[in-house]
Amino acid sequence: MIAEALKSGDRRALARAITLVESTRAEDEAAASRLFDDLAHVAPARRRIGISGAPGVGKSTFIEAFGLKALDEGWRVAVITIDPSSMRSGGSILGDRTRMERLSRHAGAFIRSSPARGTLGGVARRTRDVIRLVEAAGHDLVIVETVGVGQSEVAASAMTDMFVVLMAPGAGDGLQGVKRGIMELADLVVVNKADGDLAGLARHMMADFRQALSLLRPGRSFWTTRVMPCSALTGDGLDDVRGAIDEWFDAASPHLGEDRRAQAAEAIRNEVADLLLARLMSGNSNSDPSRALADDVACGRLSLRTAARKILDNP
Ligand SMILES: Nc1nc2c(ncn2[C@@H]2O[C@H](COP(=O)(O)OP(=O)(O)O)[C@@H](O)[C@H]2O)c(=O)[nH]1
Ligand SMILES: [Mg+2]
Repeated sequence: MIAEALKSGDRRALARAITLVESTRAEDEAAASRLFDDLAHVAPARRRIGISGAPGVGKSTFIEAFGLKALDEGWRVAVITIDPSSMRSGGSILGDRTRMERLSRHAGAFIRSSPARGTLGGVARRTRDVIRLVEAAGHDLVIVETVGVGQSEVAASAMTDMFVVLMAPGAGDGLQGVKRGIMELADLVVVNKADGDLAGLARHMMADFRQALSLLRPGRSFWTTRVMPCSALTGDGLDDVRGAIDEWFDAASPHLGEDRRAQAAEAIRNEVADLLLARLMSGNSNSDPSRALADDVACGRLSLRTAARKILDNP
């Protein structure tokens, strides 16, 4: 029933479905599983884009401007935010909703913050589920926004097609603060706030990034990472960024199916590992088999690998 309402684009049904998949109650988990079975033949989104950047670089401003243009072109846009700081503090940043106000009011757009609690693995799994739900509701452009600190951008890039990194002069800590890992994930580096007094600084920043990128091995056979300026505030450069994103998807189209299969395989492996661990550790803490072997491993009588094998072979 909820699946039909969801597929018809009913926003309340979408919100209800998301609440269901985020619930940890056993009966909700069973209902969520049935729901995903009912959604088995829903086509995935045409585009999934990960957008990452340090707090204050202008992600929300950029996503609103970009999202509104995409809506004009007929896309149905969903924005899902993963915020590691809200995972720790147990609350999401309300400011984002108000900053993406025009987008959130638009009938063709849907904005959702990631569940506030849980491990990164758990949040990543539920974010995947939420992506599936927004796709079922007809959103064909899915943006996964993540704050460029910690591991969440790796998780975001594992569930999106294209990965965009936002930088800005005066926000974050410039090239020094950018982890090599993030640069390696980037298909596109957008230097935002390339306006007014900051324009000169933005040009320097772009030269620095191009230099840094030239030292990295290209991550894709079909694409070389680009560095582009833009002002999410004035809209300058936004059309060029959209053009580059279109070009990326054109170039990627023969590879997209295989990339998504590889991502799915990785997600299945993670899910199996989680389920296996949960099964081994289920019951009371006395039944946790790692407890029984911990002493031997701590004292060096048993190797870690042998202990793990013992448990797997004889759970
Ligand atoms: N000058 C300038 N300011 C911007 C631009 N984009 C965002 N800002 C400002 O930067 C601040 C942080 O923007 P926000 O979108 O909330 O950043 P987020 O934390 O990455 O989501 C806000 O005060 C914005 O108005 C831009 O292109 N140029
Ligand atoms: Mg924001």
